[in-house]
Formats: sequence, structure tokens, C-alpha cells
Amino acid sequence: MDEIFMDTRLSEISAFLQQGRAAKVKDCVQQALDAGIPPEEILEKGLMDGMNTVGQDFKQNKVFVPEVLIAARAMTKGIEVLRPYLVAEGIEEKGTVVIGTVKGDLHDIGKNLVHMMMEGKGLRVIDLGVDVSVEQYLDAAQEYNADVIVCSALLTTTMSEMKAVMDAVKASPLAGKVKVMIGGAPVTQAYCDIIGADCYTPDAASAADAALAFCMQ
Ligand code: B1M
Repeated sequence: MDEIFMDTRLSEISAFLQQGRAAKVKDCVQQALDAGIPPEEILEKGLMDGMNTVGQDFKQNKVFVPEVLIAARAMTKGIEVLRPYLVAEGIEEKGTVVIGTVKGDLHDIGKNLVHMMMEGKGLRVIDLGVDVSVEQYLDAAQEYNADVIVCSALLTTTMSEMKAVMDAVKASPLAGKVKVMIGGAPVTQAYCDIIGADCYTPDAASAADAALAFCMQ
């Protein structure tokens, strides 16, 4: 494929996302797919590129919460179009994952991507949504006989909830049976080591690989 053509299409998606133009983002993502641009490229160089720019602008007070929210909605619309291309349908389930964004945290775009990539690997994903308490993670893990609990956090102020989940799992009958994976923009391998979680991954694709590996153990 012509690289200039591809870069132009992806820059267009990024720009429309930054402007919060959901319908345009949706159309452009579909057009890019129809033109044969790989879904992973559309996700990373189109949608995520746009959202990263919005994040930087937000940090520098160039845009504010309403604009960020509108951009986030546009991103969700774009991801909806990509979903069938990223998730393989009708494959045998290889394990069960309970996922959620930790208590106090309402960011869900990254968590939804992790969800989608894990489904794409043939995992059954129980999504508890956002603002998930320690008890909700543990109850769901028990109810669905989960292999893995996945915690996402986007705020430095909510990361400590991951330690609370870890401590609760260690003190419960799930200890040794369920793996706890953590991730999200402020989370690091060093933090994972400190709280004794089983795994940290920086992105959704590697989270899906790691969860699958735990389920196949
Ligand atoms: Co918020 N926000 N936000 N926000 N927001 C950030 C996170 C921030 C970094 C912006 C900034 O200052 N530059 C900042 C946090 C600062 C900090 O804590 N250090 C921030 C802030 C301050 C806030 C509020 C406090 C603002 C306010 O009200 N004054 C508020 C908090 C609300 C709350 O949660 N209680 C708030 C609100 C919002 C919106 C509601 C407007 C909206 C969220 C909408 C939604 O999610 N439905 C929003 C958004 C969109 C952002 C930014 C701009 C983008 C986040 C995003 O969706 N990125 C963000 C800035 C940024 O991150 N650049 C920001 C795209 C997404 C694909 O990436 O979620 O990182 P991400 O996921 C990645 C990886 O992290 C990883 O995989 C994904 C891709 O591969 N990953 C995992 C995620 N979870 C994983 C779990 C895993 C593994 C990997 O488990 C194994």
C-alpha cells in the first residue's frame, strides 16, 4: 500500500478525533478498513495518536474536560467500527478474565481495548466497568471461576486501589488460584513489583498475550 495514502488517512482520523467529530471518525475508520489499512495501524496511528495529542493539550490547559470527553466519545465510536476486525468470533474460550477500572477511576477506553484484545485471543471476559471496588473484583472472580483479574487505572490517585485488590486476593481463598494483572498509563513494572501483582503490561495487546499465557498454564 502507498505509504503517503495510508499516512494521510491515519492523520485524518487523528485530526477528526482531536476535534471530537465522532461521525467523521467512524466514517474514516470504515474507509481506511475498506482501503485495506490494517486495523492495528488504524488503532495506534489514527485513534490512539489523536487521543495522545488530546491528553497533551489537556495537560497544558489548551483543552478542558468537555473537549476531552467529546474526543473520548469519538474514539469509542471509532473503536466500535474496528471491533469485529480485532475480535475473532466463535472461537473456543481458553480461560476467564475479570476486568475493570479501579474504584474512583472513570477512565474506560484503555480498559475496553484490553477487553477487546483479550476476547480476540479467545478469552471469556467479564467486564465490571469502571469504579470497581475490591469486593466486586473478588466476588466476580469467585462467581465466574476466573483465571485472571485485570485492574486498569489512569490516575495516580487511584493506583493504590490495585494494592488493595492484591492484598485482598492474597488474604482470600483465591490466593494462588487467580493471577492479578495491572496496567494503565501511570502504572509501571516497578509498581507491580512493589505491590506483588503477577504481571504488568504497558498496552492492550501485550495484556492479552500475558492473560492467555496465564490461562494456558
Ligand atoms: Co482524564 N486524566 N481525567 N479523562 N484523561 C488523564 C488520565 C490525565 C493523564 C490527563 C493529563 O493530565 N494529561 C490526567 C491524570 C493525571 C494523573 O493522575 N497523573 C487525567 C485527569 C487529571 C482527569 C480528571 C481528574 C480531570 C478533572 O476532572 N479535573 C478526571 C478524573 C475522573 C475520574 O476518573 N474520577 C478525568 C476525566 C476524564 C474524562 C471523563 C474527560 C475522559 C475519560 C473518558 C473515558 O474514559 N470514557 C478522560 C480522558 C479521555 C483522559 C486522557 C486524555 C486519555 C485517556 C485515554 O483514554 N487514552 C488522559 C491523558 C492520556 O492518557 N494521554 C487523561 C487512550 C487509551 C487507549 O489509553 O487508557 O492509557 P490508556 O490505555 C492504554 C494503556 O494504558 C494500556 O492499554 C491501553 C492501550 O494499549 N492499559 C492497560 C490500560 N489499562 C490497562 C490494563 C492492563 C494492561 C494495560 O492490565 C494488565
